[in-house]
Amino acid sequence: QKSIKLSDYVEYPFLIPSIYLDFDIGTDYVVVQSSMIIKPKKKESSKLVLKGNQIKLLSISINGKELKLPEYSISDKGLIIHSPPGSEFELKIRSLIDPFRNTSLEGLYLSSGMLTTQCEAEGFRRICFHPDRPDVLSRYTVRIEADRTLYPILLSNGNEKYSGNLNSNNLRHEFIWEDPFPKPCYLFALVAGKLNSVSDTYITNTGRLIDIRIYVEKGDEKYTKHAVNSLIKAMKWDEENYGLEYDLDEYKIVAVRHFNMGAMENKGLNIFNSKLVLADSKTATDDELERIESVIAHEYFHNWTGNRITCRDWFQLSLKEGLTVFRDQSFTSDLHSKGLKRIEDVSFLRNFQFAEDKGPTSHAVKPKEYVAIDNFYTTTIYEKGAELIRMLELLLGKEKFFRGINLYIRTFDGSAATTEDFINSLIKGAYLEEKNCPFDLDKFLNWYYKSGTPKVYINQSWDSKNSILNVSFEQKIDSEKTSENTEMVIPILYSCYSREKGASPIAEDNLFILDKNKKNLKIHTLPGEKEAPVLSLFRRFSSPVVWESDLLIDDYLFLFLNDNDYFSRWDSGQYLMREILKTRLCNKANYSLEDRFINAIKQTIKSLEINDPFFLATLIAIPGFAELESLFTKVDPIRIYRESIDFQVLIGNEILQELRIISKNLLVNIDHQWPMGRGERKLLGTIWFYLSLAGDIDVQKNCVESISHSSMTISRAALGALKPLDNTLTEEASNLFYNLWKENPVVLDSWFAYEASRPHKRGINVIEKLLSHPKFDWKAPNAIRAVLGGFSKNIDLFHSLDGQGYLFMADKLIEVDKINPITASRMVKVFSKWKTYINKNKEGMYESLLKLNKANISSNTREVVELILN
Ligand code: BAL
Ligand code: ZN
Repeated sequence: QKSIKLSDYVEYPFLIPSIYLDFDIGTDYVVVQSSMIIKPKKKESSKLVLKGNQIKLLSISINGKELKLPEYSISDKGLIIHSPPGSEFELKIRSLIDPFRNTSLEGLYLSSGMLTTQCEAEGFRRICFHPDRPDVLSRYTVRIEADRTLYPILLSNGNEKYSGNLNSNNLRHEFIWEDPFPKPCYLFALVAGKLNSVSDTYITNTGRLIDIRIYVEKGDEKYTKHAVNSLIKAMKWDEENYGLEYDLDEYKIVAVRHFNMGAMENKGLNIFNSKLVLADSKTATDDELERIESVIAHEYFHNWTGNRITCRDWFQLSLKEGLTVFRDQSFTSDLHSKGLKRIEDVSFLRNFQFAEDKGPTSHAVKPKEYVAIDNFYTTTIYEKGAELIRMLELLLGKEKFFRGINLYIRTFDGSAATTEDFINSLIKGAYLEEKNCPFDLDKFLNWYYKSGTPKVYINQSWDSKNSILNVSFEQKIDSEKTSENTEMVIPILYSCYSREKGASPIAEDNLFILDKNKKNLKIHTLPGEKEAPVLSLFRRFSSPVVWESDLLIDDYLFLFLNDNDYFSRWDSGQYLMREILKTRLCNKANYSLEDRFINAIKQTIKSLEINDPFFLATLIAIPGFAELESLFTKVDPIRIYRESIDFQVLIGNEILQELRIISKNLLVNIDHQWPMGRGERKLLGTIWFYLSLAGDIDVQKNCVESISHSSMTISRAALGALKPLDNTLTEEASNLFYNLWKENPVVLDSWFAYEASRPHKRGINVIEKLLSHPKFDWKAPNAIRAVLGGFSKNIDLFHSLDGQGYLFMADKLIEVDKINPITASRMVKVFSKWKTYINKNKEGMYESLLKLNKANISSNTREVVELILN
């Protein structure tokens, strides 16, 4: 397939300072008229190339004069005007689109009776003929007319300029919207439908009144409070931390059921997947409430990092996404707990981004080529991209970092920038001159250009005579496809603890910059220190790397009990659990280590108990499944799953008494409203899981009763605790949950995911039944992700050795691809790791991939399938 290369970038030869768009919404189609003012950038003439996909051209004129073939040519990719005027002109195009049969969820489409848009990355070309590239910025005015009864609400970006009826019998009406800020077309949005709104206001730090409106389907208004509160918190936070104020008079959010992404930052008119708007503590878990708060903030933060300053081309995607994820992570950690948020983000990164980097779809934060840009909305662009910004913040220090960000925003406001523009202004703003930068910028830029997760090897030697710990570091980049020697700038935050004095560190949060393949560090400890201190490395997870050190099991146990950095303490426990599971899976179970670890857990429970319940729950949870898979060169998923369950049964049995006592103490706090009581609910859920696994029948029955608890966190924790059992109680709990929520599609998706992912003796028929369930909606990506995504986590069924699970998945993805290639191409990555599995699984996955490859699939899905197969 033809790929697009960064090195082929050329500027668009025209400016389009303003666009007037007119939408006439009918019952079967929509007539779109665009009027663009176009200015050639250079004197020499160049043909005008406009993209278009599934648009019927009705007429085209330049400065009022109709164009005729062959003055232009048209194909299924768009239209070309061969000899446009050499100076400013007006291009008017009348065309027709059919949003009613558009199932791709790109461009303009129908969702539950309302018309809505999704233009990022390349959906605008399904709406009108346009260059459809992010470096063409225009001011938009949009007129929409439609039937008043079917579409009482007509929205677009910016501020409302006019609304009124169109004819004498009042059947049709119109709205005009004006967005004063130049924007790329991927930020264009239009919504038309029967929607109710909830409003609020925000007064900015300069005293401007912003009208906030959340649009939802009738009946859903009661679920919008959390979204409104989150938005107001985000607006305030961005003013206080980045000095960035909202710029329009209105901020609108629309909740849509059928949506490929989580949400979209269209200027002044965010469109959200309804699961990320409609929520309260009765319908959403605490984790979901936090996620909603952060996504609302993320889309809001894009207003500056993404909208006011956008990307020159899609190779720069991480310029806006990495930076905005970094900003939303900082927002959540400021609002809640820095330490816990860091653990959550690292765990996500290790389970998803590291896994991506080890596999066939591994790519750089700034890729050099792609076939379908939709396939690059990945954890590498987003979460690894955010880690790079975080490293810069650490290397520069907060004050300089903000100076740099400030300069970047002042310099590039209203334009389209590159990653290098960002880095250069960050450094210039921080140090005034690039040459003053204390680290090698070119080596830092390797983080953007190279794929793969770097690995750091650490060895220590103790000089007892001088009380100096000598530490040698070596970096290697494993999965980078070239053999060239790549050095990165790896910031390593470290502390060290005296073994004799326990919890108090000798050196705390010092920064060591590993910027060569090999580099040594000398740590001077207290004079007279007899034993080598315990080294705590990569505190706060200071770089997105994996590392291997000569720390001893005793050191990890020490850090698990004493480290004062949330991440490092948690990570020591995770290391020990990974070791335990690794040895079990190699049939060399290390019982003495297991005993010592269980004892450390008991000590931790005593020291933390319910003073820091969330942290305690996090410390005693085992590493994620993908992380466990990554420990092996020949992965046996079924064995890993069973061994991890057995290990958790052991933990449950060994700390039964302790857990029972704590769970009683927790009950008084679980009814508090989010975010209060969150830690207690989290810990209670973890305890239920362990006790239920350990066979505590009272807890199991209590879980069934808790399905109808007024907190969704508790209800879902109860479902989770019963999940591995596959007995009548699991069945009863699941039925109760279904009956409570069968009329709420957002909550019901969590039931679909539960049913698809839990062990079933009844086999694959269960998944088939879910897909033909009357409440299952094939057109809703959330529902597809719930069932097929849930199924991919159903280890016994999906990975069954006869390969039937894989074939079933392939068949279903071929069906999904026909209606929604973006969703199919993302989901097909469930086969990414096929080469790492034991032979039986590997062969089964390979067969399914071949089946997909032979099928008539979209270019989006084909790109991923081919990458995986090669
Ligand atoms: N730009 C796509 C949705 C998001 O990342 O905010
Ligand atoms: Zn984003």
